Amino acid sequence: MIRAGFLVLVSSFVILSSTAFARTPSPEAARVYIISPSTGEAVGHLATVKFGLQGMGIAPAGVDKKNTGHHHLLIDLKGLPPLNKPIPSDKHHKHFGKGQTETTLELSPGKHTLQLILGDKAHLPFDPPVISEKITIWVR
Ligand SMILES: [Cu+2]
Repeated sequence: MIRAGFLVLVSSFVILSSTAFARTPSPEAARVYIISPSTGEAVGHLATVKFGLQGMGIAPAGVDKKNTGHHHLLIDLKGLPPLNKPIPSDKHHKHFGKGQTETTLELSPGKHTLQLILGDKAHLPFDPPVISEKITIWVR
């Protein structure tokens, strides 16, 4: 009896976790990239960052439209966020859920890294993930 109850608990957890975080497939040609600044560039403390996307479209968060997503900028993040969970929202992970394709950052002087990752309507990375190269910039 106890064992049966445990199995029900485990299987409902498996069902919940697989449906809650079902990642959206991305088209093969999808590519996200930072248009500007370029890697190694020196910028002022107010740095405008422009986001590029090929092979997919932009839609605001919450909008269910095939082959679309919204940008997330990873700032000074070591590694990547977990790819099977919604992208966090904090000073290292910025969401552009209105469908923005650029932003202006206020950064402290020195070295910073920037990287884009596209998220689906529920802020989940795609499968396979659509991630830009990581660039390094120098803030004056
Ligand atoms: Cu998001």
